[in-house]
Amino acid sequence: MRWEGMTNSFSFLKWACSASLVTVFSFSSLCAEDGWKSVKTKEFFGKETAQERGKRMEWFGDARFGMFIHWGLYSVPAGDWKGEPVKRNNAEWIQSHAQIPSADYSELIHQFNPTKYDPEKWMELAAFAGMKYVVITSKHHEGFCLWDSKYTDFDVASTPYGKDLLKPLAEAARKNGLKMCWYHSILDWHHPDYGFKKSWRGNASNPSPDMDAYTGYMKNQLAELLTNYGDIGTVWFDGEWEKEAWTHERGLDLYNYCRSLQPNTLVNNRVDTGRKGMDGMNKSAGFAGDFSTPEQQIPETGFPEGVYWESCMTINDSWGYKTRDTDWKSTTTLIRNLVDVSSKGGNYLLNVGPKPDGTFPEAIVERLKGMGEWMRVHSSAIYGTKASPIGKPEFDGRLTIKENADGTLTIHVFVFNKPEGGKIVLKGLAGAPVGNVRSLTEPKAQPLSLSADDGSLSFVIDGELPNKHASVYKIVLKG
Ligand code: FHN
Repeated sequence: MRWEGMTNSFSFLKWACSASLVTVFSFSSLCAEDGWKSVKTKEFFGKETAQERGKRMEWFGDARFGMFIHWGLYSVPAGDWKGEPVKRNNAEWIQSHAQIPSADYSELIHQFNPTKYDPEKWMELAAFAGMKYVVITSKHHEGFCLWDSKYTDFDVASTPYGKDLLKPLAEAARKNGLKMCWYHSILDWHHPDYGFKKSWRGNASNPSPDMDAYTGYMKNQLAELLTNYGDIGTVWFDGEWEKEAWTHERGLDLYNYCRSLQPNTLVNNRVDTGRKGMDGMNKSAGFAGDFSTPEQQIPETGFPEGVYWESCMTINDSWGYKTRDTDWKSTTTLIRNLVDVSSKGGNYLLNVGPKPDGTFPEAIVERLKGMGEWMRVHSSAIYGTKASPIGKPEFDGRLTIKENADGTLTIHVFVFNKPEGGKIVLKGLAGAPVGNVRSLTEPKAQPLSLSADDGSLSFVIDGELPNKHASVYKIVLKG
């Protein structure tokens, strides 16, 4: 058994005496220096003007589409334990779902050896799919770290693979035009000082976990992640929900700490305790976080200008790789999700769960390539757009808008299925049409005539829709 990062030697002595232990422990960093204390944490939350915030959020608001990556020791069992499928979903939760004691679970560290890991290939595919940023689990709830941290030996350096997985990924991401972002779990099932015990957890035998010590450990690791890997687009916290362990005060402090290390990084709302639940929005103002995080769902409507949000979703049903989970969403569903999110002014963070050998499941590769083929023709209707000003149209489709330099407005009309008779009616759009309707899907096609009467715009689509996923038409309005 290894207790890492127990920087608070007093809690160790308290625990050792009370437990009257005879076992010899291998401590990797009993009293690692608390580098986090040297970071001058400034007040950032709520201190910037709307313009400053708008500037900092600009790339995020334009990006619309990112890759989420859930990868860790859980990728090895991939949803099975001792040869049996673990019934519940989310393979990255296997230690909890199968109640695996830390000593047994930690043995997985000797099996993690992604010999086929090729970050360049991963990021080329992400870029081809049209993704503009990548968020990887630097550390998920299991506590295992994908980089060689000074503050624990429960990390990739202790695996047969042995090398930092994050540095080459960050380099490949930037080379392919993506921003590098970190997912980091506040909740930690391995660390002895994380302040919430369950019988199967590593810290179960530590009768007095110390959240100050654990927060120091987490800050030390965030200093590594926000100092040694270049500019980081977002810090995606998770696991903030255990009220016995995490508080609003700690969340506010951690938000300011991250931005003290990188003032321009964006921190999600799961750094604090304001999130209402899986709808991802904050219950009220005053909670830290630059964007909200709906999970496995897309909000029914958009939000006022200046409210930033990102729906994170799986391609099958599990975040971590799960051999038996073949419930793959179709490429059409994935594209329409991206369109739906964009039409409401949000971002789509689409998850990949890599296999333990470092490759992506073939079903995911196929879908990301399909999305890329569609984005190659239609990305201008997604990137840098704003939410539909009239919500969802009456036909089966969506709208996005883009403000043009000449003061005109381009309306992108996404048609999923043609209405009866092919007539597309857009109600409530003010402004005088400029020219006719052009097809983004088939730029060489004859423009379609556009009718405008009593506040409605309409045009008729003859024949089959040119794209089975979503056909896109452009209308330019003046004024
Ligand atoms: O518990 C995690 C889960 O494993 C996964 O990481 C998702 C993705 O955002 N977040 C939490 C569940 O809400």
